[in-house]
Amino acid sequence: MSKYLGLDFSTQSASAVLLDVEKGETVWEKSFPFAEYFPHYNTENGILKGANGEVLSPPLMWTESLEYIVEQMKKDGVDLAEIKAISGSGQQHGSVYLNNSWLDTLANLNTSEGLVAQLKGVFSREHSPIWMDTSTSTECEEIESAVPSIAQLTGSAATMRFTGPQIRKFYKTENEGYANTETIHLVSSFMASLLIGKNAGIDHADGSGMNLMDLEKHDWNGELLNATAPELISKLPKCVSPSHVVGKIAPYWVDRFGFNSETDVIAFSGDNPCSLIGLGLSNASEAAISLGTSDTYFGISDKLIVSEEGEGHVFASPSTGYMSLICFVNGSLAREKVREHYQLSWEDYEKALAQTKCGNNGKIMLPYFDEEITPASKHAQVYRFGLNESEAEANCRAVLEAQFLSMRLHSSWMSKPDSISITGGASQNSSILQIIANIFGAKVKKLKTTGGAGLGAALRAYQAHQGCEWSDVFNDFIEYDEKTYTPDPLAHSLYEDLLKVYSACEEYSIASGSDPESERLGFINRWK
Ligand code: XUL
Repeated sequence: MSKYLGLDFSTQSASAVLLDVEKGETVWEKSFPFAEYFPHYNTENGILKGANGEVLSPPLMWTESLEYIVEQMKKDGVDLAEIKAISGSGQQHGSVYLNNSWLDTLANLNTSEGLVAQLKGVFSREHSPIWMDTSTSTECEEIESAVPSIAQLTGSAATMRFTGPQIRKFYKTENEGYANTETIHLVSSFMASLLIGKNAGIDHADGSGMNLMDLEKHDWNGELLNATAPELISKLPKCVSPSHVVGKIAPYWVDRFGFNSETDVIAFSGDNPCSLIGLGLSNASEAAISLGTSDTYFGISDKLIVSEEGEGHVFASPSTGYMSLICFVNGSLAREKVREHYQLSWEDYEKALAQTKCGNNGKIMLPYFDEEITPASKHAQVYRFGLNESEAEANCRAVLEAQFLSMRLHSSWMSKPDSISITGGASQNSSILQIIANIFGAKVKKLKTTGGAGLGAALRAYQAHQGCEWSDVFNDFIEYDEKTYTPDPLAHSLYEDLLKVYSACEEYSIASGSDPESERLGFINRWK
């Protein structure tokens, strides 16, 4: 029996996916929201809000959730001895601070007592800053001015939620706490350490979200470490490949729960790198789009290419080369706002789209219903060009064309994909899929499986343990709808033309570019 376990410690819940690769099936899958299952940590959906933009989570809660998952699997009759390898996913950027009792305690866990009771004294910082934290703008400026090439070096400009600026703030504001810290882990490497009973390395993919790693060399960068906090190198685990076996499962888990002592633990990684795998991406000609509250564009590239505008983030990819991640805040949020405004069902929305044509006769919307990060727009404001708010059908088309023209525009520093996989709620809507195919000039496939970081982690364990091709791994566990959407060549050329007008509208609205009206009228004339 070959079973592989993927664990996922996300912001709101802990979950697990167990795969039986002989059967090609998921045999156990459960999710445990932190607020519901671990209410004694008093979090609001897994988080604690501090002052001045601080957002934190208790690492002891994550610890407890790991043991709880294992107990539930056992209770449900899962034979844990059949698990060949385990990997995991953690929300990115969050950091865990451990004192000088950590390694000893971890190496000598007593099987007759639970993890929480034994580990509650090992933290040098009770709460971990997480990715939602926006309290480090000063530290970002300090690091960026010490190392101006940070974006080219690490794949991201100094970013408030990234680990380096968070560590710097801890060092500056809680000097003693920093001095008492012997080890700093990411959420991912911390959880893996709990399983192996010693420090697990930080994998290159999650390590890329720290503003500390040289992305090309896949190792800590001395200049950035110095600009962040003193003696940081001695506190960080080493960087390891995402497929690295960080260790065998520790005796605590074997004796207490019946795991096999030969079970390999593969480096844990960040949730986005794991999702990339859960979306079936391993090839530079492919991309994926997740249509959620926010929309996310995932790309792969063989070469290290970083956006000159500082857009999106580049991480080492857990499959091949590098991955890009670009987040658009106004995803379903904007689509739903338009649908609700005109009081339409999704069926009516499709009918409205059918009454309009590709390019919307040059009627353009910039749909920043909420503050946008790509492109950076600090004000929640909807801009309309040649488009009146009273035109229901044209507004329905305008919001969708805007979203995917924007995605095409702001991902153009990446290689252009031949094929795009789509997941998330709005992928049910076939008109949206056709618009994406026409705008990108790429074949669009809809994922049947919901993907997810937990599945990605389990697939990473499978691939690393068996050393097989990613395509073999994906064949068994990633399914697509039979229907695919191919671009219409004429519609694609129209959108290539509209892209320039769209870009001019953006420049005009948020970057004081010149009035795009004559370009817009030119487009209308060309495509009458
Ligand atoms: C990515 C990011 C979030 C977290 C939590 O940069 O901050 O996606 O990984 O999901």
